[in-house]
Amino acid sequence: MNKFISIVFFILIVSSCSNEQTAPPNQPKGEIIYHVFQRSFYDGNGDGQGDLVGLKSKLDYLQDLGVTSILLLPLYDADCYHNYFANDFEKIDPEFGTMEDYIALVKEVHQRGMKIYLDMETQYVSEKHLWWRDAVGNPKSAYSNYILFEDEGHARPATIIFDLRELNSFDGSKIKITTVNLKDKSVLDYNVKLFSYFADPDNNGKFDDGADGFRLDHAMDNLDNKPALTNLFSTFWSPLIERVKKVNPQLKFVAEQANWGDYGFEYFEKAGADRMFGFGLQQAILSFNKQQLTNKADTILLMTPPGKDQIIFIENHDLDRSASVLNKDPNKERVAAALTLLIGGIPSIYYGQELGMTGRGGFGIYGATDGNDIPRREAFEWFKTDEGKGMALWYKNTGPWWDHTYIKANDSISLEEELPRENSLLNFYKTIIKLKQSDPALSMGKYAPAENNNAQVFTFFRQEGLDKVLVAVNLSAEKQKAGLSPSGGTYSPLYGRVAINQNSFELKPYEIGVWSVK
Ligand SMILES: [Ca+2]
Ligand SMILES: [Ca+2]
Ligand SMILES: [Ca+2]
Ligand SMILES: [Ca+2]
Repeated sequence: MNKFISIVFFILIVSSCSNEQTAPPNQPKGEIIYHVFQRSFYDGNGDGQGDLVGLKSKLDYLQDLGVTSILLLPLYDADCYHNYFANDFEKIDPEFGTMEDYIALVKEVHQRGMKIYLDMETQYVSEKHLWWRDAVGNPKSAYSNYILFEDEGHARPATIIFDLRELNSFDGSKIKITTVNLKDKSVLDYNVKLFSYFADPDNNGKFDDGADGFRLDHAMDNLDNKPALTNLFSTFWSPLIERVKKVNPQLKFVAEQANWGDYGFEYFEKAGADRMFGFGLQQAILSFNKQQLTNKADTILLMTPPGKDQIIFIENHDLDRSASVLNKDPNKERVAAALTLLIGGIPSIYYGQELGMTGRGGFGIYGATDGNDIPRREAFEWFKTDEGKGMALWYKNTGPWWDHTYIKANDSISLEEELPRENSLLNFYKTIIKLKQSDPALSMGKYAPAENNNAQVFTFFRQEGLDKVLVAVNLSAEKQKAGLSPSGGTYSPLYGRVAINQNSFELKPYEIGVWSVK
């Protein structure tokens, strides 16, 4: 090849690569979050604990899947395996790594054009936290106002949610916890500094090293109904978000509504949250009930104010695995995945959901211990044998959650088994994500109801500018015929081969169709 041709060839390769990897700014790819319980994801140093180095080494997998953002569980130093209830908010839990590991991960995520969000819960501290160590039994402590007390001598720090004073850890230890006084001005100032630190660790006004946003765990206006902690939307959350956004106005705050039955619209209005979790749609998608889906989608997606967003999900660290809820029915798993990814808002995939990992947990199944939730937080299944390098089996041989582990070898649920299998759930996720990201309406468009005359067929539109797409799913195990109303337009399939003639179409059991509408 002569020099001139090779230069032209080089330019062509470079420009076609950049076209493929970075969508033009007016056509964003559409955000897709990967919610990862990092302790259970990938162990980078062989101690059985998933960690930041391990997560960083698996970014190729996440990009290949098509996700654009990562949401972590809390990273700060804590004794609980889930890392809620901090010993030290400013330090990375040594089991996850160091601040250097955090910054290296964040920079690598950003170099790939991805985003990363941190989970924060600063309403509580453990007995190992400085504020507890200094202030309990010492009314003269500089931190006396930082935590709540029940007595004048400050011998009894306040209870937390459910009037608990301590948590029973899965490993048999007890961890004492108290509630932070979010009404204290110094506590608000501290939180502003803490969040700002993680948004820009070296404080140089450049955010390549910082988180792109935060999840606010268990956010409430009246925290746990404590009389001392009322009106926190206006006195704590809203000023916190406003002040931290002065550091980086692009930061996104998602609040977890404490009441999962709540749509959370008040959090948008009064707490300054950018995003809320669409819990109502989570239940509706798994219900396979058209009426419920229609009601929740019309409420959650249509009533979210402009500039705000909903996170759409079917799994998180507090919920049973969707594959278990759906009795491992592969057709239902696909319908639930398609709805999560295509209905609107910002989809979030909980690690292992894309493999169809199973698990049921919850309060009391193994007694009064946080081990109850381990079945929802098991090691990501990298291998056919469910053993091998990187498997984060930190809870191996620690109790009944291990004796009854949902992880099984050779059961076709693992990355190694699913990657090469063309019709695997993993490859279905990839297909739908690709479809979503190749179409502006599916990526960015608004949800709009689409009526049809069949009680088992759920249909909706997504529209962005002139680009309009119709999605239909058969929620039943029988063949269904449906007629769209009102009529109009021509439909060409983007996914599936079903034709729509004179506004009517037929779907096989649990079949999914996606059409471009002209
Ligand atoms: Ca490790
Ligand atoms: Ca720890
Ligand atoms: Ca910086
Ligand atoms: Ca398996």
